[in-house]
Amino acid sequence: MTSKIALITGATSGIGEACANLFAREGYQLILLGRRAERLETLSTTLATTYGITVMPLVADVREKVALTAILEAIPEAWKKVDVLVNNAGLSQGLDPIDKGDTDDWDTMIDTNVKGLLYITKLVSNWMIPSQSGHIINIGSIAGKEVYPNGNVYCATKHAVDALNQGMRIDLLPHNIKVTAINPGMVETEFSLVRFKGDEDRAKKVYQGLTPLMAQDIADAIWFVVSRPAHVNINDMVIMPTAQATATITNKK
Ligand code: NDP
Ligand code: 8X3
Repeated sequence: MTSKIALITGATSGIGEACANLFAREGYQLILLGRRAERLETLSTTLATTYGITVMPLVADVREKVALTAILEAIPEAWKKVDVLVNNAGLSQGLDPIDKGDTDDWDTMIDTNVKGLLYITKLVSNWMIPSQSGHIINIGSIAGKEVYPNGNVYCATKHAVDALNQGMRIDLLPHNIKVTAINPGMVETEFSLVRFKGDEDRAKKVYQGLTPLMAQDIADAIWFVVSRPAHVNINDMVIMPTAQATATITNKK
């Protein structure tokens, strides 16, 4: 396998899917991970056909440590020479004050956004260490830079990603592995639909009256970061729609 390899988690929609398209266009071989098998298969076939690359779809849940580890460990050795890991799989569930929050939602967010990211990072960083190279991109959020009403646990998970991003950079420094956090504001994806558990009207309202970021905007930023020269690392990037100043202050018309 001669060309570079990227592993993208949460590739079945939104930012992860946009990254998969962009990396495919740039000629990367791709390992794409997500739970929705049909979407993953369709995307993988389309990218392989369109760009003449090889794609390995991995149907996996990042929360399931044992199964996830087994699936990743089982891939052929040649595929473990991962150059870029995009830790993107993540979600918000609910938007309630702390006294009314659903503890199952809290478990889901913590298990996915924090623990899942950690499981993948441990495995893949060990694959990168022998080559003394690699780049880990952690998708944080504006929610990891500030806290907003009812954001409590989601914000906590993204603050954890912010801390882990810094910690990884320190720990992986001796191995020449770059670590970058990309922290978006409002991006129109399936994020709000998932947060509001399928309530389409409520999800749509989030983006009404302003032009939000699109998944492609974030993929473009990730590509900028990944395509810097070997001696340059972008530590941390916060990207907002022009019409959004903070998580809660927007210029809606
Ligand atoms: P989407 O809901 O469109 O995509 C989320 C992706 O994560 C899906 O591919 C989903 O795949 C995957 N995923 C969720 N849970 C799991 C799991 N347990 N195991 C494996 N994959 C999982 O939302 P976005 O593209 O917007 O979200 C991507 C990242 O960006 C998230 O980390 C989110 O927190 C972050 N973010 C989003 C912002 C926004 O406004 N949209 C702003 C800031 C950050 P599947 O369901 O098939 O498993
Ligand atoms: C997603 C952005 O502001 O809804 O991370 O938390 S926000």
